[in-house]
Amino acid sequence: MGDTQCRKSYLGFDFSTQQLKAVAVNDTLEVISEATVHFDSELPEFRTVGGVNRHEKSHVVTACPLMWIKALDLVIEKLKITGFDLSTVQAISGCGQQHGSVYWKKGANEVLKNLDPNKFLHTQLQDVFSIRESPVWMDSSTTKQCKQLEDAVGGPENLATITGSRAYERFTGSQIAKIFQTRQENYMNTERISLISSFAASLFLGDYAAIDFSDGSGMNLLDINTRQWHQACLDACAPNLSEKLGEPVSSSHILGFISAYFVERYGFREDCRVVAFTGDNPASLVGTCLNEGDMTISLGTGDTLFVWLPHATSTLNGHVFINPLNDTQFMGMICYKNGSRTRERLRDQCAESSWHLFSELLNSTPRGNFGNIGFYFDFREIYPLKIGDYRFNKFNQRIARFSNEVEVRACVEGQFLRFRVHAHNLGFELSNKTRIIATGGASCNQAILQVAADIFNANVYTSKQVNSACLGAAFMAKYGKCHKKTSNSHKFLNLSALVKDEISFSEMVSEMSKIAEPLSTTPAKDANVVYFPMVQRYKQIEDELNTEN
Ligand code: ADP
Ligand code: XUL
Repeated sequence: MGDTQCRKSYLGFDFSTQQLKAVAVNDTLEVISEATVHFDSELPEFRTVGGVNRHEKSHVVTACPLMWIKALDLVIEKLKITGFDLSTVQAISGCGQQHGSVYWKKGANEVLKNLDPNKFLHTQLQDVFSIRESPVWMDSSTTKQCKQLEDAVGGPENLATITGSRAYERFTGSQIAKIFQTRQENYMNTERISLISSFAASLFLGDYAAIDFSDGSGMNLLDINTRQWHQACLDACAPNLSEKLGEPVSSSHILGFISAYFVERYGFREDCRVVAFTGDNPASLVGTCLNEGDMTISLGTGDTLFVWLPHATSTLNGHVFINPLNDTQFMGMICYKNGSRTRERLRDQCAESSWHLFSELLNSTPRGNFGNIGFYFDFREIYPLKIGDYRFNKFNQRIARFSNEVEVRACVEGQFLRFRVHAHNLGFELSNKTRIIATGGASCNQAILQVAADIFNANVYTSKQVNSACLGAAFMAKYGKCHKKTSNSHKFLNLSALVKDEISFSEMVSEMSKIAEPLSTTPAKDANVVYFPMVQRYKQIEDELNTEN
C-alpha cells in the first residue's frame, strides 16, 4: 500500500439497490482497495428485502436515505480497516441507482454545511428529509402522472424527443408529481430534490450537489438537446420545480472540494475534489470502457443493453441519455425484465435446474437452431407487450412445442436477436470494429457468450472486474474536469491546481483498456450467413406479434 503507485488514488462509490460499494484505483487506474456494505444483512433495522421496502398492493417501492447515509459511515470505516490511506485520494465520484429521488426539507443545507466531525453522519442527518422514504426505480405507482406528463407535451413521441424517453413510472418527474399531488405539505416544505446520485454527492460536498446531465436524463424533465430543464415538463409535474432541482451540470464537472467533515474525521486531503455523481448505468458505460461502435450487455436479473450514440434518436422503446463522457453525444439504453429470470425458468423446465446441463443443451444444437425462433416473456415489457411463450418454425409458422435442446437455444438466440434488432432501432450501427462487452451474472456462461458473439458477428469481451458501475465512478473521479460553473460556494476553487492531472478521454480509454485484461469469445466463420436472415425474420415476427396485440 505504501508504494509509489498508491500516492495518488481516486475513489468511486456505487449506491446501488442492494448495497453500497466503494472502489479505489491508483493513478494508473488499477483497483487497490474495495469495500461493501450490504443493506439487508448489515443494516437490518431498515427491514429491507433486496435493499428496498415494498408496500403491498400499491406498486410503491421505497428505501430510506438514512439507510444509505448509515451505509456510508460504515463503508468508509471498512476502507480504513483494509489499510487504505484516505489521504492519498485526489478526487472522489460516485453513482447511484437511477431515477430514485430524495427530498431535503427546509434548512437541511445548513445542517449539511455544519456537520460535526466528532459524530456519525447518520446521527446528524436524521431529521433533514421532508419525505422519509424515497421512491426508487422499482416503484411503478405513477401511471396516472405519466399520462398527465405525456399529454402536457402532446404525447409520448414528443416527450421522447424532448427528454430521451416516453413517460416511465419509475422516472423522477412522475414520482415528483405524485408527491406534489398526494403530499402537498411535504412538497412545499421541500428545499431541494436530489437524485440518489446527487444526494450522495451532497454528503461529500457538505452542500447541495448539482444533478448531472446523464442521470438527469432519467427524469423525463431534462431537454437532452439543450441540457436545460424543460419548462413544460416541469410545469406538468409540480410548481417551482426548477428552483428545487438546481441547475444541472456535466457528468465530469468538479463540484468542489470535499467537506471539512471528511477531512477532520477521516483524514481526507483538504483539496480532494468531488466530481459530479451520476447514474449506475452511465457509470457502467465508463467502467466498461465503452467507445463509439461498442455495446455493453449486462446479463443480470434483468438484461440491459447500452450503446454510445453520436446523435440523439427518438425512441418509444428504450432511453436516450446524455453521454457521461461527452455532453454533446448520447448513450442509448434498453432494459428488459425477461433476462436471467426467464433463462432460469427454461433451465428449470428443460435442464433439470442445472446451468451445466443448460450449456450442454445449448452447445448440442447448431447455430440458427434449424430455423426455429422463440419468444419467451414471463414479465410484461414495453415492447413487445405480450406475456407468454411463442414458438415459430423455419416457415414462420406458430408451433406448440420444441424439444428441450431446441427450446434452450430458442430462448438464448431469441434474447440476443432482440438485442440486435432493438439496438439497431436505437440508432446503433454494427461495424467490424464493434466490441460487445458482457457483464452481469450470466456473463460467466461461455455457451451463452458464444451465441452473443455469433448473433452480433463480433468479439464478446468479459472483464475480471465485475463491478463496472463503481469502477466507472472511480474513473470519473480521475476524469473530472474544471467546467466554468462551480457549485461549491463556500470554498474558493484553485482551478489551475485542479487541471494539473486532468486526463483526456482518449488517454483514459487507453489506460483503461490496458488494465481491463478482457477475455474474448470470437464469432464462428459462418455466423453472419446464419444470423443475418434470422435477424430480419425476428423483426418481422416481432412486428406481427405486436400488431396482433
Ligand atoms: P443483479 O446484479 O441483477 O442482482 P447478477 O448480475 O448478479 O444480478 O446476475 C444474477 C443472475 O445470473 C442470476 O439470476 C442467474 O440466473 C445468473 N447466472 C448465474 N450463474 C449463471 C450461469 N452459470 N449461467 C447463466 N446464468 C447464470
Ligand atoms: C435503469 C434502471 C435501473 C436502475 C437500477 O433505467 O431503472 O437499471 O438504474 O440499477
